[in-house]
Amino acid sequence: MLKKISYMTAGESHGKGLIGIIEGIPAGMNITEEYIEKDLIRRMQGHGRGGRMKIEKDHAEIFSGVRHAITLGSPISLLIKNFDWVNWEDRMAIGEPKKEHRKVTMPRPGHADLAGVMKYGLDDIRNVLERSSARETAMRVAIGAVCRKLLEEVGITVGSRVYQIHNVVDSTAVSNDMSLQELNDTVDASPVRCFDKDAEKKMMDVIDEARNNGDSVGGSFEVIAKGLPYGLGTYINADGKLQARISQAMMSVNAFKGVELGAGFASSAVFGSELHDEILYEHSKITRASNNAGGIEGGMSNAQPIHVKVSMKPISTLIKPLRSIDLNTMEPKLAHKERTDSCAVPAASIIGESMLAIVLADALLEKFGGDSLDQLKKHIKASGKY
Ligand code: EPS
Repeated sequence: MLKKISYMTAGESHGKGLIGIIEGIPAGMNITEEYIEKDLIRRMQGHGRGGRMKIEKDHAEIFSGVRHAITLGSPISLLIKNFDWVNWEDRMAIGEPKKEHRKVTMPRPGHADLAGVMKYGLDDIRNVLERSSARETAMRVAIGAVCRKLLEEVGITVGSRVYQIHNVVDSTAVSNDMSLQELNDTVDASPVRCFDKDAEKKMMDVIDEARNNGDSVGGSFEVIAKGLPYGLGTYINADGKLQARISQAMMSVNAFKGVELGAGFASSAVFGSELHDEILYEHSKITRASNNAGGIEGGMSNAQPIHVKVSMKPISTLIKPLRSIDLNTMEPKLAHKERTDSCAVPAASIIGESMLAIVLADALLEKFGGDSLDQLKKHIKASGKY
Protein backbone atom coordinates (compact mmCIF):
# COMPACT_ATOMS: atom_id res chain seq x y z
CA MET A 1 0.00 0.00 0.00
CA LEU A 2 3.04 2.25 0.09
CA LYS A 3 3.09 4.58 -2.93
CA LYS A 4 6.46 6.33 -2.97
CA ILE A 5 8.59 4.46 -0.49
CA SER A 6 9.33 0.77 -0.68
CA TYR A 7 11.20 -1.30 1.84
CA MET A 8 12.14 -4.88 2.42
CA THR A 9 13.67 -6.67 5.36
CA ALA A 10 15.53 -9.98 5.40
CA GLY A 11 17.05 -12.09 8.14
CA GLU A 12 16.37 -14.89 10.59
CA SER A 13 16.16 -14.42 14.36
CA HIS A 14 19.32 -16.46 15.05
CA GLY A 15 20.98 -15.94 11.68
CA LYS A 16 23.88 -13.59 10.99
CA GLY A 17 21.72 -10.51 11.19
CA LEU A 18 18.97 -8.44 9.64
CA ILE A 19 19.20 -6.56 6.37
CA GLY A 20 16.86 -3.78 5.27
CA ILE A 21 16.60 -1.71 2.11
CA ILE A 22 14.50 1.42 1.83
CA GLU A 23 13.99 3.22 -1.44
CA GLY A 24 12.27 6.53 -2.07
CA ILE A 25 13.85 8.78 0.54
CA PRO A 26 14.78 12.08 -1.14
CA ALA A 27 18.39 13.16 -1.54
CA GLY A 28 19.90 15.79 0.72
CA MET A 29 18.66 14.62 4.12
CA ASN A 30 21.00 14.26 7.06
CA ILE A 31 20.93 10.78 8.61
CA THR A 32 23.40 9.01 10.87
CA GLU A 33 23.75 5.61 12.51
CA GLU A 34 23.55 7.37 15.89
CA TYR A 35 20.14 8.81 15.01
CA ILE A 36 18.80 5.37 14.01
CA GLU A 37 20.34 3.73 17.07
CA LYS A 38 18.28 5.83 19.47
CA ASP A 39 15.09 4.10 18.33
CA LEU A 40 16.72 0.68 18.19
CA ILE A 41 17.72 1.02 21.81
CA ARG A 42 14.23 2.25 22.74
CA ARG A 43 12.80 -0.95 21.15
CA MET A 44 15.04 -3.11 23.31
CA GLN A 45 13.70 -1.72 26.59
CA GLY A 46 10.76 -2.55 28.81
CA HIS A 47 9.89 -4.60 31.83
CA GLY A 48 9.23 -8.20 30.78
CA ARG A 49 11.89 -8.58 28.10
CA GLY A 50 13.79 -11.88 28.15
CA GLY A 51 17.41 -12.94 27.85
CA ARG A 52 17.92 -12.04 24.19
CA MET A 53 17.95 -8.31 24.84
CA LYS A 54 20.83 -8.83 27.27
CA ILE A 55 22.85 -10.39 24.44
CA GLU A 56 22.08 -7.85 21.70
CA LYS A 57 23.00 -4.19 21.39
CA ASP A 58 21.10 -3.34 18.24
CA HIS A 59 22.98 -1.03 15.93
CA ALA A 60 22.21 -0.50 12.24
CA GLU A 61 25.21 -0.01 10.01
CA ILE A 62 24.36 2.16 7.01
CA PHE A 63 25.68 0.20 4.06
CA SER A 64 24.69 2.39 1.12
CA GLY A 65 22.65 5.36 0.01
CA VAL A 66 24.31 7.88 2.32
CA ARG A 67 27.50 9.91 1.80
CA HIS A 68 29.00 12.28 4.38
CA ALA A 69 25.83 11.78 6.52
CA ILE A 70 23.57 12.99 3.68
CA THR A 71 21.15 10.78 1.70
CA LEU A 72 21.95 10.37 -2.02
CA GLY A 73 18.42 9.50 -3.15
CA SER A 74 19.60 5.97 -3.88
CA PRO A 75 18.37 2.94 -1.91
CA ILE A 76 19.53 3.06 1.69
CA SER A 77 20.62 -0.33 2.94
CA LEU A 78 21.06 -1.19 6.58
CA LEU A 79 22.63 -4.08 8.44
CA ILE A 80 21.96 -5.11 12.05
CA LYS A 81 24.29 -7.87 13.15
CA ASN A 82 22.93 -10.49 15.56
CA PHE A 83 25.31 -10.78 18.50
CA ASP A 84 23.60 -14.11 19.31
CA TRP A 85 24.81 -15.57 15.98
CA VAL A 86 27.98 -16.95 17.61
CA ASN A 87 25.76 -19.26 19.69
CA TRP A 88 23.85 -20.49 16.63
CA GLU A 89 26.50 -20.70 13.91
CA ASP A 90 26.12 -24.41 13.34
CA ARG A 91 22.39 -24.75 14.06
CA MET A 92 21.71 -21.91 11.60
CA ALA A 93 24.65 -22.59 9.26
CA ILE A 94 24.18 -21.34 5.72
CA GLY A 95 26.17 -24.35 4.43
CA GLU A 96 26.18 -27.96 5.62
CA PRO A 97 26.16 -28.14 9.44
CA LYS A 98 29.00 -29.91 11.25
CA LYS A 99 26.53 -32.03 13.22
CA GLU A 100 22.87 -32.95 13.18
CA HIS A 101 20.51 -30.74 15.20
CA ARG A 102 17.25 -31.77 16.83
CA LYS A 103 14.24 -30.70 14.81
CA VAL A 104 11.46 -28.66 16.37
CA THR A 105 8.25 -30.67 15.94
CA MET A 106 5.79 -29.38 18.58
CA PRO A 107 4.01 -26.29 17.18
CA ARG A 108 3.25 -23.41 19.57
CA PRO A 109 -0.42 -22.31 19.58
CA GLY A 110 -0.55 -18.69 18.42
CA HIS A 111 2.76 -18.74 16.53
CA ALA A 112 3.30 -19.28 12.80
CA ASP A 113 4.63 -22.80 13.49
CA LEU A 114 1.75 -25.07 12.42
CA ALA A 115 0.44 -23.13 9.41
CA GLY A 116 4.05 -22.46 8.35
CA VAL A 117 5.14 -26.12 8.20
CA MET A 118 1.90 -27.03 6.43
CA LYS A 119 2.38 -24.23 3.90
CA TYR A 120 5.98 -25.15 3.03
CA GLY A 121 5.77 -28.91 3.62
CA LEU A 122 8.48 -28.87 6.31
CA ASP A 123 9.44 -31.29 9.06
CA ASP A 124 11.34 -28.73 11.17
CA ILE A 125 9.46 -25.82 12.70
CA ARG A 126 12.75 -23.93 13.11
CA ASN A 127 12.61 -23.16 9.39
CA VAL A 128 9.40 -21.23 10.09
CA LEU A 129 9.98 -19.70 13.49
CA GLU A 130 13.28 -18.09 12.61
CA ARG A 131 11.69 -15.70 10.14
CA SER A 132 8.34 -15.35 11.90
CA SER A 133 10.14 -14.18 15.05
CA ALA A 134 9.58 -10.64 16.27
CA ARG A 135 13.32 -10.13 15.85
CA GLU A 136 12.46 -8.79 12.38
CA THR A 137 10.89 -5.72 13.99
CA ALA A 138 14.36 -4.41 14.85
CA MET A 139 14.85 -3.68 11.15
CA ARG A 140 11.37 -2.16 10.85
CA VAL A 141 12.41 0.27 13.57
CA ALA A 142 15.66 1.15 11.76
CA ILE A 143 13.73 1.80 8.54
CA GLY A 144 11.11 3.71 10.54
CA ALA A 145 13.85 5.92 11.99
CA VAL A 146 14.91 7.00 8.47
CA CYS A 147 11.27 7.95 7.78
CA ARG A 148 10.95 9.67 11.16
CA LYS A 149 13.94 11.86 10.23
CA LEU A 150 12.22 12.93 7.00
CA LEU A 151 9.07 13.83 8.94
CA GLU A 152 11.05 15.76 11.54
CA GLU A 153 12.65 17.83 8.77
CA VAL A 154 9.19 19.17 7.90
CA GLY A 155 7.89 19.56 11.44
CA ILE A 156 6.00 16.27 11.84
CA THR A 157 6.66 14.36 15.05
CA VAL A 158 5.64 10.88 16.20
CA GLY A 159 5.29 9.59 19.76
CA SER A 160 3.56 6.86 21.72
CA ARG A 161 2.62 5.60 25.15
CA VAL A 162 1.39 2.33 26.63
CA TYR A 163 -2.05 2.63 28.26
CA GLN A 164 -2.86 -0.97 29.08
CA ILE A 165 -1.00 -4.14 30.02
CA HIS A 166 -3.17 -7.19 30.59
CA ASN A 167 -6.04 -5.89 32.78
CA VAL A 168 -4.22 -2.81 34.15
CA VAL A 169 -5.22 0.47 32.51
CA ASP A 170 -3.51 3.84 32.73
CA SER A 171 -6.43 6.17 32.02
CA THR A 172 -4.33 9.37 32.03
CA ALA A 173 -5.19 11.40 28.92
CA VAL A 174 -2.30 12.76 26.85
CA SER A 175 -2.51 16.53 27.10
CA ASN A 176 -2.75 18.28 23.73
CA ASP A 177 -0.19 20.82 24.94
CA MET A 178 2.47 18.19 25.47
CA SER A 179 4.96 17.91 22.60
CA LEU A 180 5.56 14.39 21.39
CA GLN A 181 9.23 14.71 22.30
CA GLU A 182 8.12 15.49 25.83
CA LEU A 183 5.68 12.57 25.72
CA ASN A 184 8.39 10.16 24.60
CA ASP A 185 10.94 11.50 27.10
CA THR A 186 8.40 11.09 29.92
CA VAL A 187 7.24 7.57 29.14
CA ASP A 188 10.66 6.34 27.98
CA ALA A 189 11.70 6.82 31.61
CA SER A 190 9.02 4.32 32.71
CA PRO A 191 9.81 0.58 32.49
CA VAL A 192 6.38 0.06 30.91
CA ARG A 193 6.18 3.38 28.99
CA CYS A 194 3.07 4.60 30.81
CA PHE A 195 2.31 7.88 32.65
CA ASP A 196 0.62 6.95 35.88
CA LYS A 197 2.97 5.66 38.58
CA ASP A 198 0.23 3.56 40.26
CA ALA A 199 -0.61 1.88 36.97
CA GLU A 200 3.11 1.44 36.26
CA LYS A 201 3.56 -0.54 39.47
CA LYS A 202 0.47 -2.68 38.77
CA MET A 203 1.59 -3.30 35.19
CA MET A 204 5.01 -4.43 36.39
CA ASP A 205 3.36 -6.67 38.98
CA VAL A 206 1.14 -8.34 36.39
CA ILE A 207 4.17 -8.88 34.12
CA ASP A 208 6.09 -10.44 37.04
CA GLU A 209 3.11 -12.62 37.85
CA ALA A 210 2.99 -13.82 34.24
CA ARG A 211 6.73 -14.47 34.19
CA ASN A 212 6.60 -16.39 37.48
CA ASN A 213 3.79 -18.52 36.07
CA GLY A 214 5.69 -19.20 32.84
CA ASP A 215 3.05 -17.12 31.08
CA SER A 216 2.88 -13.95 28.96
CA VAL A 217 0.73 -10.80 28.79
CA GLY A 218 -0.28 -8.41 26.02
CA GLY A 219 -1.54 -4.87 26.09
CA SER A 220 -2.42 -1.74 24.18
CA PHE A 221 -0.63 1.43 23.20
CA GLU A 222 -1.42 4.69 21.47
CA VAL A 223 0.65 6.22 18.69
CA ILE A 224 0.31 9.92 17.94
CA ALA A 225 1.61 12.14 15.11
CA LYS A 226 1.55 15.93 15.14
CA GLY A 227 2.34 18.70 12.68
CA LEU A 228 0.50 17.22 9.70
CA PRO A 229 -0.93 19.31 6.91
CA TYR A 230 -4.38 18.75 5.43
CA GLY A 231 -4.74 16.14 2.76
CA LEU A 232 -2.31 13.25 3.26
CA GLY A 233 -4.18 10.27 1.83
CA THR A 234 -7.32 10.61 -0.25
CA TYR A 235 -11.08 10.07 -0.36
CA ILE A 236 -10.83 9.14 -4.05
CA ASN A 237 -10.03 5.44 -3.86
CA ALA A 238 -9.91 2.53 -1.44
CA ASP A 239 -6.19 1.88 -1.25
CA GLY A 240 -5.29 5.54 -0.95
CA LYS A 241 -7.23 6.14 2.26
CA LEU A 242 -4.84 7.09 5.02
CA GLN A 243 -6.55 5.08 7.77
CA ALA A 244 -6.43 1.97 5.55
CA ARG A 245 -2.72 2.46 4.96
CA ILE A 246 -2.04 2.93 8.67
CA SER A 247 -4.13 -0.13 9.59
CA GLN A 248 -2.32 -2.28 7.04
CA ALA A 249 1.05 -1.18 8.40
CA MET A 250 0.10 -1.87 12.02
CA MET A 251 -1.54 -5.21 11.26
CA SER A 252 1.60 -6.29 9.38
CA VAL A 253 3.36 -6.67 12.73
CA ASN A 254 3.00 -10.28 13.95
CA ALA A 255 1.47 -9.75 17.37
CA PHE A 256 -0.69 -6.68 16.62
CA LYS A 257 -4.31 -7.74 16.68
CA GLY A 258 -6.45 -4.61 16.60
CA VAL A 259 -6.24 -1.02 15.38
CA GLU A 260 -8.49 1.89 16.33
CA LEU A 261 -8.46 5.38 14.90
CA GLY A 262 -9.43 8.19 17.29
CA ALA A 263 -12.47 7.19 19.34
CA GLY A 264 -12.43 3.87 17.43
CA PHE A 265 -14.83 1.19 18.63
CA ALA A 266 -16.31 3.54 21.24
CA SER A 267 -17.65 5.69 18.34
CA SER A 268 -20.46 3.23 17.77
CA ALA A 269 -21.93 3.74 21.25
CA VAL A 270 -22.44 7.53 21.20
CA PHE A 271 -24.69 9.93 19.27
CA GLY A 272 -23.30 11.64 16.20
CA SER A 273 -23.69 14.96 17.97
CA GLU A 274 -21.40 13.70 20.73
CA LEU A 275 -18.81 12.23 18.41
CA HIS A 276 -18.11 14.60 15.54
CA ASP A 277 -15.50 17.27 16.10
CA GLU A 278 -17.08 20.73 15.74
CA ILE A 279 -15.29 23.17 13.45
CA LEU A 280 -14.30 26.51 14.98
CA TYR A 281 -12.33 29.54 13.87
CA GLU A 282 -10.00 30.90 16.55
CA HIS A 283 -6.96 33.18 16.39
CA SER A 284 -7.22 33.32 12.57
CA LYS A 285 -7.05 29.54 12.33
CA ILE A 286 -9.55 26.74 11.73
CA THR A 287 -9.61 24.53 14.83
CA ARG A 288 -11.71 21.68 16.18
CA ALA A 289 -13.57 21.43 19.47
CA SER A 290 -12.40 17.81 19.91
CA ASN A 291 -10.44 15.15 18.00
CA ASN A 292 -12.55 12.02 18.14
CA ALA A 293 -11.81 11.42 14.45
CA GLY A 294 -8.17 10.88 15.41
CA GLY A 295 -6.87 13.32 12.80
CA ILE A 296 -8.35 11.62 9.73
CA GLU A 297 -11.62 12.46 7.98
CA GLY A 298 -12.62 11.08 4.57
CA GLY A 299 -9.40 9.10 4.32
CA MET A 300 -7.25 12.26 4.63
CA SER A 301 -5.31 13.95 7.37
CA ASN A 302 -7.32 16.92 8.67
CA ALA A 303 -4.40 18.84 10.22
CA GLN A 304 -5.27 17.55 13.70
CA PRO A 305 -3.01 15.10 15.56
CA ILE A 306 -3.34 11.51 14.36
CA HIS A 307 -4.26 9.11 17.18
CA VAL A 308 -4.00 5.37 16.57
CA LYS A 309 -4.55 2.73 19.24
CA VAL A 310 -3.11 -0.73 18.75
CA SER A 311 -3.58 -3.91 20.75
CA MET A 312 -0.91 -6.57 21.03
CA LYS A 313 -1.66 -10.17 21.96
CA PRO A 314 0.37 -11.97 24.64
CA ILE A 315 3.53 -13.51 23.14
CA SER A 316 2.83 -17.08 22.07
CA THR A 317 6.07 -18.70 23.24
CA LEU A 318 5.28 -19.84 26.79
CA ILE A 319 7.70 -21.14 29.38
CA LYS A 320 4.79 -23.21 30.70
CA PRO A 321 3.64 -24.46 27.31
CA LEU A 322 0.11 -25.18 26.13
CA ARG A 323 -1.04 -28.51 24.78
CA SER A 324 0.10 -29.37 21.31
CA ILE A 325 1.08 -32.46 19.36
CA ASP A 326 4.35 -33.91 18.09
CA LEU A 327 4.05 -33.63 14.30
CA ASN A 328 6.23 -36.78 13.93
CA THR A 329 3.81 -39.04 15.79
CA MET A 330 0.64 -36.91 16.25
CA GLU A 331 0.88 -37.87 19.94
CA PRO A 332 -0.17 -35.22 22.48
CA LYS A 333 2.85 -33.22 23.66
CA LEU A 334 3.45 -29.81 25.19
CA ALA A 335 4.34 -27.04 22.73
CA HIS A 336 7.93 -26.12 21.90
CA LYS A 337 9.70 -23.82 24.37
CA GLU A 338 12.24 -21.15 23.47
CA ARG A 339 13.74 -18.33 25.42
CA THR A 340 11.08 -15.64 25.34
CA ASP A 341 9.72 -12.36 26.69
CA SER A 342 6.86 -12.31 29.20
CA CYS A 343 5.76 -8.91 27.88
CA ALA A 344 6.95 -6.85 24.92
CA VAL A 345 4.23 -4.17 24.84
CA PRO A 346 6.61 -1.25 25.65
CA ALA A 347 8.84 -2.36 22.74
CA ALA A 348 5.75 -2.79 20.55
CA SER A 349 4.86 0.87 21.04
CA ILE A 350 8.19 1.88 19.47
CA ILE A 351 7.46 -0.48 16.56
CA GLY A 352 4.04 1.21 16.25
CA GLU A 353 5.74 4.63 16.03
CA SER A 354 8.02 3.26 13.31
CA MET A 355 5.16 1.86 11.25
CA LEU A 356 3.25 5.14 11.49
CA ALA A 357 6.39 7.07 10.49
CA ILE A 358 6.82 4.89 7.37
CA VAL A 359 3.19 5.43 6.28
CA LEU A 360 3.22 9.17 6.93
CA ALA A 361 6.56 9.74 5.17
CA ASP A 362 5.17 7.85 2.19
CA ALA A 363 1.90 9.83 2.15
CA LEU A 364 3.83 13.09 2.51
CA LEU A 365 6.01 12.26 -0.51
CA GLU A 366 2.93 11.18 -2.44
CA LYS A 367 1.25 14.55 -1.89
CA PHE A 368 4.20 16.91 -2.19
CA GLY A 369 6.92 14.98 -4.06
CA GLY A 370 10.47 16.15 -4.61
CA ASP A 371 13.72 14.41 -5.50
CA SER A 372 15.56 16.29 -2.78
CA LEU A 373 14.59 17.35 0.71
CA ASP A 374 14.98 20.94 -0.38
CA GLN A 375 12.43 20.44 -3.18
CA LEU A 376 10.03 18.67 -0.81
CA LYS A 377 10.26 21.58 1.65
CA LYS A 378 9.63 24.11 -1.16
CA HIS A 379 6.59 22.15 -2.34
CA ILE A 380 5.17 22.00 1.17
CA LYS A 381 5.78 25.71 1.66
CA ALA A 382 4.06 26.48 -1.65
CA SER A 383 0.94 24.36 -1.20
CA GLY A 384 0.80 22.85 2.29
CA LYS A 385 -2.27 23.90 4.31
CA TYR A 386 -2.26 23.63 8.10
C1 EPS B 1 13.11 -10.65 19.73
C2 EPS B 1 14.02 -11.62 19.62
C3 EPS B 1 13.68 -13.01 19.94
C4 EPS B 1 12.61 -13.08 21.04
C5 EPS B 1 11.40 -12.25 20.72
C6 EPS B 1 11.71 -10.91 20.14
O1 EPS B 1 14.87 -13.57 20.33
P1 EPS B 1 15.07 -15.05 20.93
O2 EPS B 1 14.08 -15.90 20.18
O3 EPS B 1 16.50 -15.37 20.61
O4 EPS B 1 14.80 -14.92 22.39
O5 EPS B 1 13.15 -12.59 22.24
O6 EPS B 1 10.59 -12.93 19.80
C7 EPS B 1 9.63 -13.78 20.27
C8 EPS B 1 9.31 -13.93 21.51
C9 EPS B 1 8.93 -14.55 19.25
O7 EPS B 1 8.09 -15.40 19.64
O8 EPS B 1 9.22 -14.38 18.08
C10 EPS B 1 13.45 -9.25 19.42
O9 EPS B 1 14.56 -8.93 18.94
O10 EPS B 1 12.58 -8.38 19.66
